[in-house]
Amino acid sequence: MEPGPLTLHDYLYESKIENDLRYLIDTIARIGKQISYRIKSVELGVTGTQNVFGEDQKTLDVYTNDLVKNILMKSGLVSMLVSEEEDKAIEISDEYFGKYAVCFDPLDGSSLIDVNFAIGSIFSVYKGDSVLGRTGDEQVAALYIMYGPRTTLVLTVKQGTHEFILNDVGEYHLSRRGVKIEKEGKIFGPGDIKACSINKKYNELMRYWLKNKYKLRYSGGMVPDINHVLMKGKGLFTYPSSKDNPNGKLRVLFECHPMALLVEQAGGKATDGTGKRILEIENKKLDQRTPIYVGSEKEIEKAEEIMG
Ligand code: P6P
Repeated sequence: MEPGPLTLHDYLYESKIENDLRYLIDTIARIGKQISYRIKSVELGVTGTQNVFGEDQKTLDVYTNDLVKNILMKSGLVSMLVSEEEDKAIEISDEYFGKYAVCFDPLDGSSLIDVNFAIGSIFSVYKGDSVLGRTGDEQVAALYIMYGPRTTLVLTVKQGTHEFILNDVGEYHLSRRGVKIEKEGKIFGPGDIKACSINKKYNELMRYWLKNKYKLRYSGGMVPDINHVLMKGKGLFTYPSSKDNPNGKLRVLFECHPMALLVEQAGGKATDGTGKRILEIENKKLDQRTPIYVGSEKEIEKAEEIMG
């Protein structure tokens, strides 16, 4: 009798990571199932509130943030939670105090919900009870759950990057073991194109891509846009600094560090556009931002040459 495909549960066991980290990832995966169901089954709306970045909070933003907090706070697995939707860290009571600090963006790209584009939840995991003063290299795990035509979970526990697909009976089955990003690939996902009008070097980089007939793949959602680079195994995603976002738009703790770990574990490169690895950036404050260039090594090097 042929055994069924490897499940996420089996993979975590096979990876021989600590039990509490295994349980934590399993718990996050379960939360992803609930969010996936909710997205497909609720009317949309804006709560009339704003997050710390002054962005409108949609009904689902608040729901997903509360869901992640309420489950992880009482899991007995986390020491602290840092949410993209909140302006300070969420403390965990002694009764439930656990081993891992988790930074998360509960629903990245939520502005795309009303046009039915793919969006995702992003998680970054550190061992211990702090995140400030640490670099992205100290993460012990990074994962995202992407809510598209299919719900997929892409994970690294620093043993490569792997994709799991959620099936009809609620199991995550391994769909791609050892995702690999090739050294080059003519696909580009250029965030903040309006930066071209004032950032001459970004303008030059854009012209390079167009002149060399690169294929454009950009949705406005970091999760699907980087998922495209990972699953096609080539190309690059960029979000530069600009006058509006002098340090870039994307957040280090909740978006750039976890995505950089997933990309590097797949053999790709992740820098700030000046040669500095994203994973070497130290977490100095919760809402820290950075320009980000991720994908095929040679494409990042070419982008840095032009942006340099
Ligand atoms: P823009 C979504 O709001 C997000 O934080 C990322 O998911 C995405 O990469 C970026 O912003 C898109 O920004 O300027 O294209 O809307």
